[in-house]
Amino acid sequence: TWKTAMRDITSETPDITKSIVHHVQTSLARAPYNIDDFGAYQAAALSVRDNLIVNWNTTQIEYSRKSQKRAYYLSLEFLMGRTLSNALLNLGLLDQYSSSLSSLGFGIEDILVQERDAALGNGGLGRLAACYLDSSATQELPVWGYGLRYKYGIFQQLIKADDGSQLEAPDPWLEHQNPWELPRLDVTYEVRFYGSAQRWGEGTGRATWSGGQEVLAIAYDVMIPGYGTRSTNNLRLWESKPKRGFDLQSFNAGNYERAVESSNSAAAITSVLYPNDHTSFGKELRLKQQYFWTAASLADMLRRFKNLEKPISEFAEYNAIQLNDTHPTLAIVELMRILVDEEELSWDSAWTIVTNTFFFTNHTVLPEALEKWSVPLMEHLLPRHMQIIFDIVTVEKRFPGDRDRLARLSLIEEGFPKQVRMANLAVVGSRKVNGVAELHSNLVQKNLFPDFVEFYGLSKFGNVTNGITPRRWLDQCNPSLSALITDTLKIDRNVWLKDLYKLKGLLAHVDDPQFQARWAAVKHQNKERLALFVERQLGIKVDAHALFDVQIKRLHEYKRQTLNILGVIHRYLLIKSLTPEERKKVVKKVVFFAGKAAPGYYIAKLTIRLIVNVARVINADPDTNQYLSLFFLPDYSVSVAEILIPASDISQHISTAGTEASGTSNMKFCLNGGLLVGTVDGANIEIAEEVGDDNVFFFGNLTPDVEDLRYRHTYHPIPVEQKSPALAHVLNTVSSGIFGSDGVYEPLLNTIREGDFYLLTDDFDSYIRALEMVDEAYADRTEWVKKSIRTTAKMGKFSSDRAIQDYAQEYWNIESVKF
Ligand code: 26V
Repeated sequence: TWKTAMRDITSETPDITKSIVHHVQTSLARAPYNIDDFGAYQAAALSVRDNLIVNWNTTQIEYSRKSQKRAYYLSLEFLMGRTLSNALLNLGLLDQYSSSLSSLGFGIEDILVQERDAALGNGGLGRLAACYLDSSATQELPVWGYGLRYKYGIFQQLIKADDGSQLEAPDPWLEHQNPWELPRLDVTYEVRFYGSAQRWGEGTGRATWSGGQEVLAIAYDVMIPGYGTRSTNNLRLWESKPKRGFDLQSFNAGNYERAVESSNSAAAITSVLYPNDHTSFGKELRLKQQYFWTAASLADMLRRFKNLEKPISEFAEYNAIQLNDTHPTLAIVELMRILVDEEELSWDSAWTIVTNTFFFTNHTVLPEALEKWSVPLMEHLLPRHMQIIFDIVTVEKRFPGDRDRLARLSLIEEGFPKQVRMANLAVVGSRKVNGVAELHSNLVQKNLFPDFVEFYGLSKFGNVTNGITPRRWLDQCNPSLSALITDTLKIDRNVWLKDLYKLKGLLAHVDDPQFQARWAAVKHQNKERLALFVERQLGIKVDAHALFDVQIKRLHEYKRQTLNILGVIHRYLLIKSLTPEERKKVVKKVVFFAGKAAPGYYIAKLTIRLIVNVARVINADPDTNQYLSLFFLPDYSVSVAEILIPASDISQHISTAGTEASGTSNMKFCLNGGLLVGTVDGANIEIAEEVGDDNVFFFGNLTPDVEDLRYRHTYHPIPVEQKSPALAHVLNTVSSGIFGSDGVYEPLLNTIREGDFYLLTDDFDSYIRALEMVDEAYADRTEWVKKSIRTTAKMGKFSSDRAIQDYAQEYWNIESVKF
């Protein structure tokens, strides 16, 4: 078809077709007759990119011309997923590219899946950053993202065929050229490490930092188109490179290894994304990443600010910087260094600017995730920054309060070695601190930073409940539902996709049997799509008429995938104990899991192994497998989520109360008409407030009771047999070896039998009851469909457009730039 199409190009050929063909012949330098789907993807992407570049340029020129205040989102993670379909949607060109590609003999669906995910993130925190970029551009807000251009994104997950355990493989996502980035080889900064700091200017706090190693930061710009606007923002990612190619002296002396050593160490900085979330390791390379990125980003902002020709004292009037967790906290210290040492401002004026510029979002209250850096490491790598931190501590010592309180407020934790508490530094250096859902923000104030609340007052602390972009998480991943919504609301798609509260118009149709039938048909179609995906991946047929139950997220003890799998075993044993006649009354169910475990997280990896091996037994059991089946989908990603989420009847968000800061997939499932099974935690609470308690299946102990329950586990332990006979039976069944002998799972089971920090023994029975309620509700299919419609209809609050408006108005004080 290509051959003919190419020969047939005339003045009548649509411009888009011409542009695709042009890129095949020029950018790809390929002959049309051997172009495959991947080549067609590349050519289409390059052609779409031409449009983005024009809009991007216009937008950036407008930003400079208007000289308004800008905001910067500093995040070590941006979990972007695929770009082509999103760019086509946002540019309003999907139909045109579909038909051009089809005239060239390609199906758009086949082309879109050629793209590799950009997976520069671990989970919720990184995906949130991606949603926020989409919403900022859509609302024409002058917001840039700053991050790192990792050569390798989050690892690829493989499941070992013999024992079902997780294996990690690298993710060389840049192997083929990436059409979505513009290398800016002219935008570079030098970033220093090590060396020494000499104070000068008695009493001014100034110093000179010199020597050490200098590394080059090179900018790569990723264009972020807004939906239904020409506004196209920028995500600037830094790559590290040696300042000089290699050490010529060693090279000439014949020591080639030595000659490239330092250049290798420079390139190593942006080589790989750290794959562990929620556990801080204190590794030097990670600290290097953090400084490299914050230093390059601040230098870039300062250069842009200087073009405005405003006095430096007005920096905070033109720039707001959002810190995505504590990872970029060094930016606070780096800005102090620049203002005091280079701009020669007084310490106090510098501090005023800094504390008006930065805003800090906390994303977890788990103590193991709170970053601390050893003082000796900091002194070695960043001697000047360590001095500045000690100077901030000196000022802090003037705070009122007793010694204990001052110790709790301190940026330095005593011990061997001493450690810098990055969260405390982020709080004192920021204008406002926020959590990511109501409950979480309260815990941030009451449990994490109570002394700071007392010192600064409540006004420094706030909440911005997370949100998700309805463009990717409804329109793109669920086009049938989007079409049905547009048809039902009788308003333009681009209206409700930009004002998600409009979805409540669906409520007027809840009782319309025809609408209910169409709604149910869309869900079924999405379940068939998932079934096909699973069959291709795992070679097992899936019954799309069964209830689809999904839990997809990073593997972590606090998220309690273990509770879910033990619940599945409970259900299996129950069905197995029924007579064939009794079994016919059972609600048919398919359970899906997906998610990665940090490579060094032993218990999380053991949980995956248990799930995979339970699946092998259950799916092979002819007594039960028409009533219950189980799948662990390997290599979870944004793109896999886009298939799973629209297909769920229920999804599980079952963290121990008070541990999941917000959760964002809960919002995605509900937006797609899936119902929640969950604990009273994170954003589940606000979702229930919106959709109504009767549309959510809540269970489990509440946050205020967790502390006391844990205390009792330690000092007054009760055997599992007494607390939950049902759970004890399940644990014993696993121990008995039917899912693998040799006691492989004992360490996992023992986390529950002993200590049970995440309260599985306390919540198991009420969890099982919640799942029984799901079965009962699902049996009345009309009522179920109504619940599903009502849920989607009430999701307006959870658009990331609303969340970004909160940040823009309450925190950054920025306005949109229209042109
Ligand atoms: C922490 C660390 C600690 C040091 C090692 C590397 C690393 C990488 C990431 C993190 C971030 C952990 C915090 C986090 O991801 N929180 C999640 O944020 C989501 C967005 O706000 C929220 O929905 C989830 O509930 C929360 O767990």
